[in-house]
Amino acid sequence: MKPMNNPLRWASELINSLCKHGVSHAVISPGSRSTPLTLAAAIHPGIQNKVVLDERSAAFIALGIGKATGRPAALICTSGTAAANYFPAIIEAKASGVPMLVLSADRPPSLRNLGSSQTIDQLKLFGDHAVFFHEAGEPNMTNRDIRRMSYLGKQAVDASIKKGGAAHINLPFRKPLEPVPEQLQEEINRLEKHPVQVVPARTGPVSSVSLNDKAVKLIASSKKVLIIAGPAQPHQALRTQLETMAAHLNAPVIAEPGSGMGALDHSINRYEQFLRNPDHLNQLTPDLIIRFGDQPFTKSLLTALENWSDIPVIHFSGRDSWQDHAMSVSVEICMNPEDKLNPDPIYKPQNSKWLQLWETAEKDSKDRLHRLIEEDNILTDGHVFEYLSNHLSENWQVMISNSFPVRDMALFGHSTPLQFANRGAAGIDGITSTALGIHLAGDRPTCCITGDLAFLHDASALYSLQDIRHPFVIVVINNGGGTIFRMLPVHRKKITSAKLFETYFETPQNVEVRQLAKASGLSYHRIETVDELSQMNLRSFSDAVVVECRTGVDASMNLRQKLWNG
Ligand SMILES: Cc1ncc(C[n+]2csc(CCOP(=O)(O)OP(=O)(O)O)c2C)c(N)n1
Ligand SMILES: [Mg+2]
Repeated sequence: MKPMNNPLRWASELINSLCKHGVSHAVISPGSRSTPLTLAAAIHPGIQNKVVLDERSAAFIALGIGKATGRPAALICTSGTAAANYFPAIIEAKASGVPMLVLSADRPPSLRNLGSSQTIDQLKLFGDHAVFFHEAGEPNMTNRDIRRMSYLGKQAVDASIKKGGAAHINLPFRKPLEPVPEQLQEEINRLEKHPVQVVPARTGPVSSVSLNDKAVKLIASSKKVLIIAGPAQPHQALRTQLETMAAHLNAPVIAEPGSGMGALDHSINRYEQFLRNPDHLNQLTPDLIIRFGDQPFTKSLLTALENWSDIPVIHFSGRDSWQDHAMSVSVEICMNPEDKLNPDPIYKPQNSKWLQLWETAEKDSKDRLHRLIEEDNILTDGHVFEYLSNHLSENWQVMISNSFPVRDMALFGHSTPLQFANRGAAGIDGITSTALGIHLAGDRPTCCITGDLAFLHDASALYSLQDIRHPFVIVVINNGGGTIFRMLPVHRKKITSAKLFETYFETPQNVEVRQLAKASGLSYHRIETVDELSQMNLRSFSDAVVVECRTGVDASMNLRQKLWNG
């Protein structure tokens, strides 16, 4: 007798396997074709579900979960355009090496290419931006087919982690999509009877990594080593490796926001101020650069690495991806998160003069920053960043938007271990949603620092902020549009008129942030002065809140200019 069709059993086998291999979150968007997948996730005791209407926001929430945990969250959606809304987050996932799973429900082949409703070609929908694709086929209840579903869960989790990006599984279902009541109960019983033993995909013995001969020789012949950390995901675990190296070499360390690095003995935080100065750049030329993580993005480091492109670079990377804008990497060392760097064979350079040069530049710039911040009585973007970086203690997770925010964190603040940014494709989309994903997975207070345009771009995230545990503070830097465009030649009056620039580039918006927050049931605070900022008590927030900081755009630009030219 032919086994009875049971799409729930089919979907549940997959979800159970995902859970077994370390998936603990699903982000589900409502739809009909995805019924078996949705129910399978809903009844699974090991999966925490978040229901999100807008698939674009859902995918960025999954991105945030992947960033915070190093394990993929499963996205579940219906057929048609739903999955296409995942695209921006899928691009970011691959570009920054974050695991993610996409389970798109589909019509069966017999309904495709006939003009049937909500039916599009979903095969390899994301092209090379997904790191794995599998067409699961229609449910089939033979033992071998069921085992294949289980194996598929392992494959997808493994690929998303090892290759760093979204694994896409397309799952066609034919009607009836719902289980009969006995099938639902049977599945619930089965899950209860066989609780999942989680076997995280990445396991293995901790290996001790020694540097290769070329790297050891380079270090042995260097007296002026500089360590630079670009963006990285926490699960890439480069932090311990950098700390080992920094302690051993006694070298200055520059860590960008989002690198995951905390304060170290020789941390240099004010590089955006003094490294733009050609005299400093010259005086502080290293004879070896040791880089960790992805391509740095701050202007000072981009310029420095270009200028120093004939100086050898050893690059420790947490993933297999070219991250070398200056094309200057001489030795590439790709490390697994479990690897421990063995510094024993490394010669320890002794050059306190080198360190002093950096520490003097750091101190002078720090004093100058404090002086300029104190002098200014108009609230600037800089005041907000200086305040937040001094008041967000290290147990806060901090998501920082692209455009000026991530650069301002470098200019006015510093790197902390739980800072995140979407630096892969550097979009201003999905910022609040990414922060929400980080919040859901990290289970601790979270602050999302975002620009006014980035905030509006992801406004649909706001209605997913109900029932939040721990404070979730969205700080909106409302400086009247995309002020980073003021850095472009197009801002110069000789090229465009002020009107053209404002209408087509800066695009200030008239949306009332307060009303937007209120419409989603969120608390709202407005900060307009330096005094109001200094009175803000982050500890007083207990759930989701929007803090709008109305800053002076001209004063903010002036302050930046003074610091860059200092
Ligand atoms: C998805 C996406 N669309 C457009 C851009 C181009 N872009 C870069 S910065 C920016 C303006 C951002 O404005 P805001 O968030 O207010 O930050 P500010 O420039 O004021 O710091 C835009 C539109 C982008 N990076 N990503
Ligand atoms: Mg802005």
